[in-house]
Order: sequence, then C-alpha cells, then structure tokens
Amino acid sequence: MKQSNFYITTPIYYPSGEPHMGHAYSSILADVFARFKRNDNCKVYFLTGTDEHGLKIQKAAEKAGSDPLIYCNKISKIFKDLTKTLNLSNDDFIRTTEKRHHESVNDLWSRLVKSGDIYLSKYEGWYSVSDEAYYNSDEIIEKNGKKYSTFSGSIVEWVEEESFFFRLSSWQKRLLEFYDKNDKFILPISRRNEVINFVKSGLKDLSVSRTSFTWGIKVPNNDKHIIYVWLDALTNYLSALNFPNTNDKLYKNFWPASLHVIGKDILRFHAIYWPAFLLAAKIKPPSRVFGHGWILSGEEKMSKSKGNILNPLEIINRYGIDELRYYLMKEVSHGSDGNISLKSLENCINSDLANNFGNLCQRVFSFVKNNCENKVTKTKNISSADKKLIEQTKGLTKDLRNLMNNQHLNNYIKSVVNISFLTNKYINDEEPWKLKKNNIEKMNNILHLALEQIAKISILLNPIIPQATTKVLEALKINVKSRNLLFLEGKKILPKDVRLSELNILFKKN
Ligand code: ME8
Repeated sequence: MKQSNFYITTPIYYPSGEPHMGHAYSSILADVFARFKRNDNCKVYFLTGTDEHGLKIQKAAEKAGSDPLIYCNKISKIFKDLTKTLNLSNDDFIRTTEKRHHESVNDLWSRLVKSGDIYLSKYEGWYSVSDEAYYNSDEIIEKNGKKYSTFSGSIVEWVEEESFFFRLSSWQKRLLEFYDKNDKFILPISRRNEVINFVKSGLKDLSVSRTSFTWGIKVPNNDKHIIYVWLDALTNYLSALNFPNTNDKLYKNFWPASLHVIGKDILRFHAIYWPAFLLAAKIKPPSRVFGHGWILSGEEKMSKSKGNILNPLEIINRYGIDELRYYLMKEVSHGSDGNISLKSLENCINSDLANNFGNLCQRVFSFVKNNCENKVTKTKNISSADKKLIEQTKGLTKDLRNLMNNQHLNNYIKSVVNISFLTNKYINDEEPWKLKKNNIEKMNNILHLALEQIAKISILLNPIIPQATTKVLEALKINVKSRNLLFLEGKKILPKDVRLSELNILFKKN
C-alpha cells in the first residue's frame, strides 16, 4: 500500500501559566489522530510547541519579575515536560523564540510586502491582551465601567497607534471561494458555517504590527514595529518544516498541513487570517482546521483566568494517563463542549475500561493461562456463533477509518467499545469453561477468536490508550510492525498457534 504523508499540529501554547486541562485536551486529541494515522501506514509529522511573544507574555514576565526570555525558558519547559506526561508522540516541539522561526516569519512578512498586501496606517480600536485579538465596536459590551469582548468575555482596551495593516478586506471574496471549493477545510460543519457567516458580514483590514511594546519579532527593516503575535505564531507551522527553504525535505513532504487541531476560541485566526496570509504569500493553505469544543467546569470554560481548573497532573497521578486520555476523548468530542468531573471520570473508567475492555482481556488471558498453559491452537472449524461475531465486528469496523478521518472520534470510540461488549457476550454465551472436559478443539477455537478480537480492539484503541494496549499487544506477542490496521482489509493478526505471556491487571476500578 502506498504511504501517504500526514502533517498534524496542536496549537502552540502561551507559556503564561500552568498548563491546564484544556491544553491537555487539545494535545491529546491531536496525538490520537497522529497515532491513528501512523497505525494506518501513513508517514506522520506531529508538531506542538509554545507561543512566546506578545504583550500577554511580556506582562506575565513582568508580573513574575523576570526577563521575558528567561521566563519563557522556564514555562516552555513545563509545557515540553507535559508532552511526556501526556504520552504525546510529537516529532518536534517548536518555540517561537527560536532562530528558525524568526527566519520563517521574516520571509512570510517579506512575501506579504512584495505582494502588496501590507501598508502603513494608524490603528484605532479595541484590543484584548488576554486573547491577543482586535475586536470591532459591535463586539464590545460595557459592564461596571469596564469594556469586554462579547466573543470571549475578555477585557479589552482602546489602542491608538501607528500600525502596518494586512489587506484582509480584499481577500473576502477569495476566502469565500476557497471555503466553497474546500468544503471540509473547517470542521465540524457548525464551525464552518460560523466562519462563513462572519466573512460574509464583511472583513476589515487587519492590524499586523504594534509599536507600544518590544517583546516580539521586529518588522524587517523597521525597528519601531513588532509583528502582530498571531501572524508570528501561526507561522510556526511553516517554521517547523524549515520554511523558507521550500526545497527542504520536511517542507516538501509535509506542507500543506493536513490538520490543525485547535480550540473553537481560536478559529477566526486559523480559518480566516491564516489562509488569507498564505494565499497572499502564494503558499498553499492547510487542508483542514478542526475546531474542538471547550472543556467546561459547570457552565464555564475551564481556564486559569476563571480559576476553575482541574489539574491534569493531579488526575494523572491519581488515575493514570491512559485513563485521562480515554475519558477526555470520550467525553468531549465532535467539536462540542464537554463537562468534566471526577465522578464522571470514575464512571467512565469503571464502565468502559475496567468492566468492559479490561475485563475482556483479563478473563481470556487468565483462562488461557490456567487451563491451556498459555497456548492456543485453532482449527479450521468455525461455528455459527464465531461467524456471527466476525460479521458483527466487520460491520462495526467498516466505517472506522472514515470516522477518524473526519474527526468523529466519539462515534469511533462507541463502535470499538461495542466490539469489546459483543466479544464479552460471545464468551458468556459460548461458555468455553464447560468445554474443557469433552471438546477441547471448540474451546480452543473460542479462545483463539476471543484473542483475535482482543488484538483488533487493542490496535483500534491504541491511539487513545497507548500504554495499556501496548501491554496487551506485547502479551499477545504481536511484533511492532504488525500492529497496524491491515486487518480492516481482512488480514489475520494472530497466527494459528498463539503463545501468550503474562498480562497484569490493566485498569483499577474506582
Ligand atoms: O490560544 N477547553 O494558546 P492558549 C478546551 N497561543 N480547550 C481549551 C481550553 C478549555 N477550557 N482552554 C484553552 C493560544 N484551550 C495561542 C495559540 S496557535 C498558532 C496559537 C485550548 O495556550 C484553546 O482553545 O491560550 C487553544 O486551542 C489551546 O488550548 C491553546 O490555548
């Protein structure tokens, strides 16, 4: 099968405080897609990192009494360490304070100047430091004498300063044509409609430089202006592929990006500004932007400024990383918001992981250990119950690639959990323990099919719970190269004679 390339990114995080569950969610989601694609025989490049410039970070550093770079070094390291704790399979971790990124931003800027898309004028309007975003007057409300963005709820301030502008207004029609031609550029569909309506309502030129602070990348040949942090940040996706060297292997293999995973709050930047910058710079825009929902605590977005944070590290220490990954992926999907709590986390671990998949593995492995000395050999005889389970599994796996390739993770998980449920039921109905005395052949055939099912489920759940499934696949003695999705095309995973090694309890009940 021909290998295709897949470039996937998380947002690069502001190193302005402790990482929280929203960050963990964005990262794990992207990691699940990256791992799935690798298991599906694609060459994958997976990028994450930190977004270190701008007034927000300069202020955070000032508050900490630190030089901005020293401050960023410290907090960026916390985010980098988090990639290990979350078991992310990222190939690179980019920091926007790196030289490779400066060169890339300078080049993109120069392209925009050359194409005539940048001009000097004066900005007068609202700005939110917390969002690093400009807002129109009709997006502002006043509460207790202070002004807020109706979009994000963040406080805004009035800004008047000389600024370079990007001719965003002139891209309105071409953006709409672009969305029209690329109907899956923005997913889910509800977000796509939201973006199209916003663009249709009229785009104003965008201020892309600031003069009132210094922490950022300077406009080429103009020391007074700092490049707007979003133009700077978005370019990280190119910098990691060694842009502006467009002959570089990484760039050639992986640009345009296949999928930017982002939260819905930063959709405007990725779905409007980013393709407009790229089209203007004569660079192909990414194939897709997936805007996921928020992790909520009660009715509110979980965030540091709201003080309602469930700390991912505490959860991981108490329950385990696979458990957190599974819960987040199951609970918040399809791009809608998800309310998380310790209670629903525990229910989810118990019902899906411990009682369903974990129980299936444990009961089959223990039975084979206690009754068959860890050896199972199958014959050609297939019973009607075997056939039924094989057919049901085929039915449930038929659409899995399609679901994952359209970011329908929730339905994907449901189908796989259903396979596990049906396999448990098959064992209950077939009662292999009753066959030990007088029908060893049938008993072995049942166990063999159950193990083949466990192998399939483990490969399918591997992107979500990599640690536990790797233990199972190792105990089934399936080599790393064979842990792929070729079984969807009918390839058998296990040999006729299976030899198992020991499998310890996978998930503790709570
Ligand atoms: O936005 N639930 O960085 P960031 C779900 N530097 N997702 C959440 C969340 C929540 N409660 N809170 C935050 C930035 N996120 C920019 C990105 S990319 C070129 C620059 C998500 O650290 C949020 O939606 O504020 C975003 O996708 C990501 O975390 C990073 O947020």
